Amino acid sequence: MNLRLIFMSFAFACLMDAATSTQVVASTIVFDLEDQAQTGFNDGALTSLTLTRQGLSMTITRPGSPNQFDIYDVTDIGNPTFPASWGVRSISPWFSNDGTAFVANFSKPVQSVSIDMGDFGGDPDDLFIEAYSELDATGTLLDSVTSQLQGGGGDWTAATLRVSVATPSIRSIRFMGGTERFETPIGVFRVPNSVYYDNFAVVVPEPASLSLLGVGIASLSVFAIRRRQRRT
Ligand SMILES: [Ca+2]
Ligand SMILES: [Ca+2]
Ligand SMILES: [Ca+2]
Repeated sequence: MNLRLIFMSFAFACLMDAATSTQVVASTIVFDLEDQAQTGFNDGALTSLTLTRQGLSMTITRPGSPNQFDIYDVTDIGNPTFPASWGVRSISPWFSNDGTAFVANFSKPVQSVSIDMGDFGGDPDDLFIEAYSELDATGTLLDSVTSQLQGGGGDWTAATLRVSVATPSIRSIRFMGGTERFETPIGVFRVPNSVYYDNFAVVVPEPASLSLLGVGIASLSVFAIRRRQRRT
């Protein structure tokens, strides 16, 4: 096969690949918090946390009052049912269990977000994530999901919640897990923000197919120029 044929085949393959695949491919960025310093179980050391990975920044806050939270090693509690996938760093809301939800802003529109939410037994926990079109949990509510963790035991319970949209347009999420009313023999507790949060998995678009299309067009252009040069 001569060089021209190889060249044409390459350009054609790139163009066909671009034409037959979707316009974008998705890439999943996971913030597992393992690179963060531990602050404590309920020190209230943080009011804002910005995590950056693969060109995406996620800033977590807890708007309202109280607005503090921590990075904690949940294995310190020493419960053997704690899963390895959580590592040794998670977000702890335990500075205050009041109902100030977390908000996470993204530096660019994303397609989906999932969060692992977990807690030891005892109280049941109602979990939710809401996805919004603008920063700070404003704009249009694009998607929302709820789940629940069973109460009544000492073992670790956890769920992965995911919000997603067809085209990448999520700029922020709001999330929380806990219970408004938890009765025990020693009294009634209100702990609406009382789970740990970890493994934030964010799906972002990557213009891979568009770049393939570009390579295909560029290859054909070079081929056309060379042919023109040969004629003159
Ligand atoms: Ca972790
Ligand atoms: Ca619980
Ligand atoms: Ca709880």
